[in-house]
Amino acid sequence: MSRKRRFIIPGVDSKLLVKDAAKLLPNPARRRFIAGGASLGALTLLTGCDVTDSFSAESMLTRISKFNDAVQAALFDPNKLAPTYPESAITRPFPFNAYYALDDAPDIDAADWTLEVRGLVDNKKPWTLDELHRLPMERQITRHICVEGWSAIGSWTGVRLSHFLQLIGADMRAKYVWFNCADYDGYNSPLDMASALHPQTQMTLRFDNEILPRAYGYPMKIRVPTKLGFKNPKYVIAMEVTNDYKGGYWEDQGYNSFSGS
Ligand SMILES: Nc1nc2c(c(=O)[nH]1)N[C@H]1C(S)=C(S)[C@@H](COP(=O)(O)O)O[C@H]1N2
Ligand SMILES: [Mo]
Repeated sequence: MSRKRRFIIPGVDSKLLVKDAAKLLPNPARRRFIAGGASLGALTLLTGCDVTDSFSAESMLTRISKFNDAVQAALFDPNKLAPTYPESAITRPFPFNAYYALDDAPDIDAADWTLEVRGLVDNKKPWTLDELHRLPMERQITRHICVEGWSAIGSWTGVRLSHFLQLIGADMRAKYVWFNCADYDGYNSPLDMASALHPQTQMTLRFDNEILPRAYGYPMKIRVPTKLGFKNPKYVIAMEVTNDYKGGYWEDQGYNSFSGS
């Protein structure tokens, strides 16, 4: 597909890097890495290294070779919280990323926007932005990791998704919460229920203590710090609680739907 982005890092063959890293990883981390799709993003997640050139690729491999199993088991544990960071660690400016330029990002007028709620929920009433802003909010400073080989630390404030799912009477035994976005070409992302209920998974309304800017998904995005960047849908217009796997923008192009811890 022409829209599929490639991992282009000067002086680095990403495929080879992933292969080399897999060789260095001790089991059971290697098995998990391969089962999880053996991506550059997973490597970034493991090491905390941004691969931007051959030098950083080299230091990533060095770091992996020093890992012990205990460290890796901790990093891949789905029941663990994602690491949080101090204010001083926030990346400024925070990168914008989508499959188009910022000028083409959805420009949503709050007055016209509602969040549609569908599927296995008791109350399908759509939510206005004001209503969402009146719900209890929490702030997190966590790392966002993109499969394209970069990562950045940001500050996100919003409503726990698990709280919202409770409010709407969602069937928590369902397999997925599926998100639809306002992008001109469409953007969808399925989230497994365990991750939807994770305490750090958030309906984000603010970024860096300001109203969520257009670049980062105004008026609402889903922040999942235990997952890779593409599992964090921006410009969300609908959520559906469902047992059916409905696919997603990147998932349909071969990225592992689990893509996280
Ligand atoms: N609606 C929508 N959400 C999206 C994307 C997108 O193109 N459209 N890109 C994803 C990817 S791949 C990344 S890395 C992050 C980027 O978020 P940021 O612009 O806040 O850095 O958004 C994710 N969510
Ligand atoms: Mo990404």
